[in-house]
Amino acid sequence: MTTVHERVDTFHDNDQKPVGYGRMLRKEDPRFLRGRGRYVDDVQLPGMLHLAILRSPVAHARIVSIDTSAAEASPGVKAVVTGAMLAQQNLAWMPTLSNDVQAVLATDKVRFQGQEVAFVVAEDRYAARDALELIDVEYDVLDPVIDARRALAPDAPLIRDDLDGKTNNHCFDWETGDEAATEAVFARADVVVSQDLVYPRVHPAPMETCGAVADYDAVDGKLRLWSTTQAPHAHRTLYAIVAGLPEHKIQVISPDIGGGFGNKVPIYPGYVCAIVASIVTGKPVKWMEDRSENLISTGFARDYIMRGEIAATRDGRILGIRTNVLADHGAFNGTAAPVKYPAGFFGVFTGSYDIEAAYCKMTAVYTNKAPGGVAYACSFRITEAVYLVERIVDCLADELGMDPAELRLKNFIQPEQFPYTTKTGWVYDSGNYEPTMRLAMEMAGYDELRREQAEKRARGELMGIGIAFFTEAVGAGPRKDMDILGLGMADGCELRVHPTGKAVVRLSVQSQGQGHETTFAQIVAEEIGIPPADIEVLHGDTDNTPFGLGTYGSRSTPVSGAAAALVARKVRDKARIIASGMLEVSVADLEWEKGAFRVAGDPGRSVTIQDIALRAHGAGDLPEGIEGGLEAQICYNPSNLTYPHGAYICVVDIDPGTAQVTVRRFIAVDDCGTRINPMIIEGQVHGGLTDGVGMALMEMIAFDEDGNCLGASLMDYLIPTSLEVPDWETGFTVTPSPHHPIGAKGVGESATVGSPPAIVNAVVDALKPFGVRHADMPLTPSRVWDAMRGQARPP
Ligand code: MCN
Ligand code: CUN
Repeated sequence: MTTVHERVDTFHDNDQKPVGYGRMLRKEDPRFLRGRGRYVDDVQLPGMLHLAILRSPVAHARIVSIDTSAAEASPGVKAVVTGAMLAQQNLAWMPTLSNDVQAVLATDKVRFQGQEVAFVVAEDRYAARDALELIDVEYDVLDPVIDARRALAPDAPLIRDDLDGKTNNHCFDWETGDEAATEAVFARADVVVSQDLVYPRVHPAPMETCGAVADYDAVDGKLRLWSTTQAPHAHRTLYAIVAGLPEHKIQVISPDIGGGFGNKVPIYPGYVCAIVASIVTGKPVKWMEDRSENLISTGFARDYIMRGEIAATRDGRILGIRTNVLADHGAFNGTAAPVKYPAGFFGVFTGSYDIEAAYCKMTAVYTNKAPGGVAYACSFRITEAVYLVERIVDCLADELGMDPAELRLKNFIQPEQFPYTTKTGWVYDSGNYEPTMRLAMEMAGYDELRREQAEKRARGELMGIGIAFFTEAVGAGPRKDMDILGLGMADGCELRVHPTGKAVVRLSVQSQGQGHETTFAQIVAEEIGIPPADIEVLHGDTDNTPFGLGTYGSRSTPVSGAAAALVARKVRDKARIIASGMLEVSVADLEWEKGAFRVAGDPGRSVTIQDIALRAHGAGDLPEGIEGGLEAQICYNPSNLTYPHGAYICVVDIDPGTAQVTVRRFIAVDDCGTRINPMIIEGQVHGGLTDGVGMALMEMIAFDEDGNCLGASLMDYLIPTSLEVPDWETGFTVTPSPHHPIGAKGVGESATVGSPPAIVNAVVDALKPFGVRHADMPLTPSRVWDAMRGQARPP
């Protein structure tokens, strides 16, 4: 079923690009390259005020008193607001995306370092920041819970005493799979391997931090909010519910966004503070975080402490996988995941293998750290799931003395088994794993690499080869199974073709850098034959786009991409009827050829889509029952997720003197079904692989025992640059999704999901001569050094 075909032309002059899929330069880039992007911080409104937030310096404390008088008297200050004041309006707490509540401004206690305590509104940013220093807060410092492993200890201090009847730090329990069946396969297995793994807390750290400009007009009662959000429609409805305003009185505008990576899915207290400030002052108010605020207070990612167990026969047939997870959700459960999936899509932890039984038991706890959890290109926690399965498969290979590529090839789900229902109930739509794996091995020169490694080992040099194979589940809904706070995960889309044959497509998803203005124009172009240059993509403004759930979990192509293709087909169907009138033949006699309808058997007689658009709006008669205009709208509810897959191979060298890891080569073969724009896909993969190097080798949000965040600046929280990454070697196979109208699957998170285990597997492989079987991320020189000396430091 795998076919590899692609139009490889690169159109340097996009006007020459006739229609459809293929490499095409991005329509948004002339704007970005000239510095003409328009971000939230570029919004300047007459009389605009500036808001700054006072944050807690400690992780856990009771607020004894707050004195704002000096701040109020500070030059340029217009208002100082505390939690107590918000409480009078019943606005001190807000709902989170996970049916928990979170303090907008702390009233009773602070529960993590960096939590919002008060805000100042002033004439400029500097006056607002200066006045923060004058607010006097008296804290009664409490013991913090920093290590999730201690959260449920009987003597652990209670963090969420705001919740009725709560007596401990338990957040939720979740399980999936069949415990007894898994027990049974483990009991009869020849080999059982188990391994403790930590996927540390990391942060998406987008280039643009979070922020908002709120402008409430007291006369017409309309709130305009420019905000850094990946989900403008969902945010608008939540504001409507909280504020008791109808949606049409709230306009959420998400303009150009400088990277989201899941960091811009949650609703943050800062957005709500900006809205309150605009209502209180009667003026537009801007709030923009600085880098430290972003790193310490906004949605982190991961923080899963996992035990993985794998059972197999002596000859390497995997029978079962079992895992126990302790999930650290921070002080408030602000995870952005579909309601029925508190652990996101972690349930796909059985990976790409045809096994007999699986079971997962998870406990989530509250700790005195910032909330978050689902972010950083994670496909709703598939990062954690793939890391778990791909690490323990490598541990098993080690135990069996088997090559890790051979072990994977031996256990793959076979092409004829799709659609394949996993032992935890996920229905993988399509896949053909072996060709993808073989292509990666061929590109890497796998056998040759193993020979090189053997020679180097004999000389005492440390070289490692790591493999990871992943299957993701992206494109949430369907709406019957998936919703965010009751909002079903389906996407609207509208297409209007104007009289001159130019078109506008309106999306409910919102790009943060993924190139939607280009690829969605290409999808529509492929279906109706109007060149992409003539198709304008509108998104990110709730007043001008249809309702839909937004961009995350790589759902834009699987859901809105399908909507765009189907809405274009709907327009094409109408165009066919109009064409039949123009050509005076029945619709059955018309053949569609990109951009025109021709009379079958008489190719000289045809009308282009542009001719039809003019007729649709023009003076002549239209066929019986056909209204004027050429436009359509739909709401697409996906029947299933799409399941992209990929094979990654990483080659590392380790300096035995300094324990520094160098990623020498990285081969990534991705299969995302039908490829719309291969250049954009490559960009997505390059970015994700770079993130993977960061997570595997450098990045970690750590805390000291008092709960001080040790990664609060980019001096401490290291992110990779071009110096730390190799020239990526990418390849692809194409296994279309059978249920998606154009066969496309998502790709935006694949590389972040697949690369960390490949890199860790490579490092552990390099360290085999030292008897190392596992070491936790980030594999910094000191951690690698410790591993070489047989000492593991607590992560
Ligand atoms: N694409 C394609 N052919 C396919 C699949 C995708 O050409 N078969 C193109 C799409 O048309 C789109 C891009 O690749 O232009 C990514 O598509 P998709 O996989 O649908 O992902 P989304 O557009 O929904 O993007 C979300 C995803 C997520 S969840 C995170 S996190 C992440 C990621 O995208 N954040 C990003 N990549 C990012 N890239 C940038 N530059 N900035 C971010 O914030
Ligand atoms: Cu998990 S990060 Mo993306 O789904 O926005």
